[in-house]
Amino acid sequence: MKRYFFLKWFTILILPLLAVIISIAGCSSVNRKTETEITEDSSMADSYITVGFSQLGAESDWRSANTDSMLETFTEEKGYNLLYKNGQQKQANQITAIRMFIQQGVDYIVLAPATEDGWDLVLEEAKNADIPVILVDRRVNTSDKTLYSCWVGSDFELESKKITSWIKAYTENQNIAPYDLHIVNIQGSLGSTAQLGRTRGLANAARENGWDLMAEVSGDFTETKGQEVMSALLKRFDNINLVYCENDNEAIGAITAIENSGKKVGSDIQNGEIMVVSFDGVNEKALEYAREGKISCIAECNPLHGPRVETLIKMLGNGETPQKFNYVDEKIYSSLEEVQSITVDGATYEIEKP
Ligand code: GYE
Repeated sequence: MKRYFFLKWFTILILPLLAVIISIAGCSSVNRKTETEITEDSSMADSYITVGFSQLGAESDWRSANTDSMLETFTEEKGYNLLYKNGQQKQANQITAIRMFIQQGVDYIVLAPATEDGWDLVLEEAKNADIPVILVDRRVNTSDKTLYSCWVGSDFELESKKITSWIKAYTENQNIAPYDLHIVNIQGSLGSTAQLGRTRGLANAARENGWDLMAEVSGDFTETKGQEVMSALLKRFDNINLVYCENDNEAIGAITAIENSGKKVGSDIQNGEIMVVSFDGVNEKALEYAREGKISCIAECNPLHGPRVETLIKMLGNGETPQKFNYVDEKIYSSLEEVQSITVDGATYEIEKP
């Protein structure tokens, strides 16, 4: 009877009580786990490095590859919080983006500027907010160089010197007199570092070698504009035998215009072909054109700056001072056999197959 009494109370009172105790214990252990996860997450959020990246636009394959390189580098998995803004080719949009980054208190600002001029004011604002600015690809023209920490990109004039040295070597090999070289330059976006360096390089080479540089017109680094500008140039001049395109997208457009006009592109200038040379070596179609000989020579411009910018950010984060100007090594491509190498400013470059 006594045993029965105990069992009865055990089932009625103790068992449910035990169940409640166990479930409370269980709950609290779940709660604790959630708390730990939340704490871990928020401490991670604190350790994220926030990078505001103002890209100038999406005008070319080079630009897309450059943007991808940044997006692939500054990932959450690697501890970054990347704020990416496309400036749609407008400096005003880029300035707005930088002001937004400052307001949000980012750790670093990375700027790929559309043009060189007009950045002083907004860069001063970043400096006053103590946010380091890293320039990528093109440069800015400021009165005060302390307004940005450092820059990484290409030597655009050197790229141009490589192409013009190749043209000189090739035309000499073919016994083409310098004054018989009738050139048009389809320039990049006016006022950008890439345009300024590549235009200067050609103008200097034309002057030094006695080439006939007939016109310089901007094709804005796009295929559409390249085609449009080339069609107009073909109507204006009937003796063009060399088209210097300041990027591959323009070259593709120019080739369409030349072929639509019934002329042939290629390196056989003496037999009426129009030679096309260009810059980048990123666009697959352009590389294919270079293999087929429709583009005679391409000076490489390397867009994979993401990891390079990351190195600079790490250095700044460690309190180090990186070099102010960081240049990238680049190649030169041609499928023609006549020129094997060129020497520019004392350095020799083998001509590589595209
Ligand atoms: O060559 C062109 C792009 O600034 C290096 O801009 C860059 C240039 C590149 O649109 O394709």
